[in-house]
Amino acid sequence: MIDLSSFGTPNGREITVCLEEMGLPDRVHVVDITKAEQFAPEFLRIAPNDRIPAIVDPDGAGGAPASVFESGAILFYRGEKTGRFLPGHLAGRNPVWEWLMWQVGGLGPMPGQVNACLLVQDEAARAHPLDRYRWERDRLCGVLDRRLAGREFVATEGEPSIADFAILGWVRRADRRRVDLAAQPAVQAWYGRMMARPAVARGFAVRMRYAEAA
Ligand SMILES: N[C@@H](CCC(=O)N[C@@H](CS)C(=O)NCC(=O)O)C(=O)O
Repeated sequence: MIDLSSFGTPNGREITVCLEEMGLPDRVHVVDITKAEQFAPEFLRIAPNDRIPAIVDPDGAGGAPASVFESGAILFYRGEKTGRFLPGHLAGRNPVWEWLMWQVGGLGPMPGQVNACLLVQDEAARAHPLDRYRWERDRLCGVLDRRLAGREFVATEGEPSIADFAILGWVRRADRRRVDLAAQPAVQAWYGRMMARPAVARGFAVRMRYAEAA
């Protein structure tokens, strides 16, 4: 049983989707980042960057419990451990590294900044950062659309990889993020394929807030 400390945000969803796809049982501990729970000493012990998600695997290396923080590191850890959704050979694995790093450094922080700017009520104050981050987010979405044209999955053939799990949460609810998915037909088709997977639906249904539905 893996202990997952997380919240119902795109970074949190990457891990519930991954664990469901791998068929791994987990116990979810809600870390409500709107109530500053990410700064609680017991969470900081496993997540020194005070950001969700983090896991504790009771059966880590050598059989001892192991904690992992950073969504990309957690996905790789699970991929390494299970041998699933991560090709075993370098030629297959390299694109997974590339697209996972691309997500962690880009299609995560950039839409995250757009969302933060949209919360600012003062339109004049937010205009410059909003333009800047929105331009970069839209550029990244264009990169993804070109990558997915004629492909089933982002980095692999035949079945998705952990890179698809990492990206998915950031494409979900595009309308709320004021992204027109219809303008990115390859992303839209990929998103439909991914969301039709029963394990993905289960991953998004895991409750990660105290009171509301996921
Ligand atoms: N690079 C980190 C980013 C994690 C991250 O930004 N998590 C957000 C929620 S999506 C968070 O914990 N925010 C808390 C805060 O801003 O204080 C990862 O990929 O795990």
